[in-house]
Amino acid sequence: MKRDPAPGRPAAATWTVRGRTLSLARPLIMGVVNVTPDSFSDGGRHSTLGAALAHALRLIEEGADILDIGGESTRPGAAEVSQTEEIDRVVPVIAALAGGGVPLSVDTSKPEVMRAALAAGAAIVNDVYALRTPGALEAVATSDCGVVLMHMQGVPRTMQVAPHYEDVVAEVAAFLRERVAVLGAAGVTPDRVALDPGFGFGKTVEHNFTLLRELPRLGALGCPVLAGLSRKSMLGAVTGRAVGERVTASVVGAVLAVERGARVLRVHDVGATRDGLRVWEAMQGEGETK
Ligand code: 9MG
Repeated sequence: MKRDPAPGRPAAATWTVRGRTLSLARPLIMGVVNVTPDSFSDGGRHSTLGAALAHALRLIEEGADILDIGGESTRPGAAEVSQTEEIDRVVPVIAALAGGGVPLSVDTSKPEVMRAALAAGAAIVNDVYALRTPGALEAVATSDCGVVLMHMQGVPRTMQVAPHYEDVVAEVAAFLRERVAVLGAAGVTPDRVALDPGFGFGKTVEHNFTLLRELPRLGALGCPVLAGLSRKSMLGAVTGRAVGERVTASVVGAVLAVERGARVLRVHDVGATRDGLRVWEAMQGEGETK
């Protein structure tokens, strides 16, 4: 018999993106495609269109259910990118991959990039600012795209200087609940929304692990939970490993997140994550279907 990953919690079973209902009966893997020369994970190797497309196709082959395409790094200290430059980076990749069957997400906080990406065929907007940039909410509300609302304390440049919370889980949950209400008032219904605690975004290692431990409390908000732990410094802090050596820790983190109710995993290492999920799924009493 299949067990509820978070007993007693109302885990959202679907996510509606551009009129398409994504089943979350098994956790989905969102593969990261960075089209940025300063990307913290690929050192710029995928900064050209050809390389980004080759990388995207490899992630699909390895089992990605969604691709998250970004043209500006959110790493602390990363160079800011103009709207035009960001569009020039992500839109050709989205246009080339659109219609291929894998839903495409655009990782951006800029309303004009959102609009251009949606026009090119993106199905999801993944915004680390949770649509707080003026114009972002409107850009999404005039589409039927899915949305990822992420929590962040501060801004990327300084967010890791001195993160502080009285109760990190309660504060993150309150922020996300409030954003779901704001989106609802603008006509973006909760079935289109996934919620993300924002691991590493204005949080200490302890804050991050508290959020991971208490993830079911975010699932209780009624939207699917997306977890992005892949290669993050919280994993480096406990393993002592450099960013390129965190695959095992990332897969363990992903499985722990799924065990606590996460239904979408934003990852760099798709094949390894797929293997980890196969083991988790076997434990639920049903083999994987894909
Ligand atoms: C863009 N980006 C980097 N890390 C992320 C995370 O953890 N979640 C989401 N939604 N986006 C992220």
